[in-house]
Amino acid sequence: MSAEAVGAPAGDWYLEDEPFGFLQGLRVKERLLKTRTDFQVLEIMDTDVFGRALILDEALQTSEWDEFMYHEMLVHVPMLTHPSPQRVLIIGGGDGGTLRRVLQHPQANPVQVEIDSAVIETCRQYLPGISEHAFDNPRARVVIGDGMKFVADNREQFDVVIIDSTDPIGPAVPLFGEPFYRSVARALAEDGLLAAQSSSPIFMKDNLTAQVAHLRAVFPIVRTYLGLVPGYPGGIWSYTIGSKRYDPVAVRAEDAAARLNAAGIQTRYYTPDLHRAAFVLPRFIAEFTG
Ligand code: AG3
Repeated sequence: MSAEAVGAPAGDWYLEDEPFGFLQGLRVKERLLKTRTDFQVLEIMDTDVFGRALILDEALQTSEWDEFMYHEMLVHVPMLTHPSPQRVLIIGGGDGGTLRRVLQHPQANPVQVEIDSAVIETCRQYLPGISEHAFDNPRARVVIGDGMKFVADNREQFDVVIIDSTDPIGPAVPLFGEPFYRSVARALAEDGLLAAQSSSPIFMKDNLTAQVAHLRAVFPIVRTYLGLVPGYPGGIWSYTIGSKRYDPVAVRAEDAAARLNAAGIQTRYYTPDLHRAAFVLPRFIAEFTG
């Protein structure tokens, strides 16, 4: 959408026109790249507030400024819920922010399956601070391919599966459905758990409600938690864990703190107290996530 069309102030604005009828704008310093990959339209822009940002199919995915808020919550909450997550599978997450946080856990040997190699290559070049060389880490294995197919064909058992996808629109829709969650459950060990980004609890309530229902059909423990991500519409984002045995709400702050300390993990958003607090939901959100 052009800035003139909505009468935005002077200057170059990246306007994100959400399908649910909400417009947000970031003032752009420089448009660095716009390309059509085999799967999507990929853009990199340098912005005033967020620094460099990755945009896929006109939806902001992550930025230098707020990536830690999203990635720390998507990763450390499930990783510290499982007592010893060694075999970790990441679906999506081509910017590398998730992989980098998983690798901070010394026992983890992650496999990442990303469908679009162009996202990885572009982010390594334009947003190196997000992955911080995670893709070069010998403990990480990166597979370029379809995450659904990988999970369906997989013969390994994982402790933790992290789904770092785009919105539940277009090609990503199956990643939010019950058949996929069943297939993930089969790929998980008997005490395994899954964590997925689960949309805006403000604007995408129907998506989140459906996702929670699909997870409930498969996992005995399903819990939604919230975090701030100012670059995403509404500024508050949700994540949902489906777990076979461990309850993320039962994690003791002392235990999480001890593990972070032992591993020397420095965080800027996640704290052991916040881990618990993130599951305390405003009433109107608890009403539809149960
Ligand atoms: N994945 C979730 C992005 C959702 C953004 N939605 C939007 N802008 N409408 C982020 C991937 C980061 N690794």
